[in-house]
Amino acid sequence: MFQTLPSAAILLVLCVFRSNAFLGDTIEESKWAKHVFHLVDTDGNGTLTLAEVQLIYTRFDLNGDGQVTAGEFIKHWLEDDVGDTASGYRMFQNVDTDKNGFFSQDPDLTRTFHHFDTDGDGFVSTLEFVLTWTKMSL
Ligand SMILES: [Ca+2]
Ligand SMILES: [Ca+2]
Ligand SMILES: [Ca+2]
Repeated sequence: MFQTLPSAAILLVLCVFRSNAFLGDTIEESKWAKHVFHLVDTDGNGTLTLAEVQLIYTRFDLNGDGQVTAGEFIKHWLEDDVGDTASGYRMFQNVDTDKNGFFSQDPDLTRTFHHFDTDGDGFVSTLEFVLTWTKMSL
């Protein structure tokens, strides 16, 4: 009894700590996700269209060669202050859907947009964006 009690207490503390750490990450990520959503939603109507996402894409393509490398992606990611290097790198790996080392308009950007548009209505709502973003960057 007295021997098992401390380890049970430690386990409990660890569980609480772990769940808080996870919750903290999720709140951080959703804060960033909302920040990004507002950056992308250029007409400010609360939903994202493919055209709006394409507009932002051209800003990530720093040298204008039509492809976004991991370096360009993370540089712009940090400049726009939407997360740290690790989350930027995870996001790059997720958006580079054909895994060729470049984030391209076709097919990566279109695929990513449809991935975010979970109900398939052609628009990405704030909720769809925040939920998918949080899943992709954690
Ligand atoms: Ca919009
Ligand atoms: Ca480029
Ligand atoms: Ca949608």
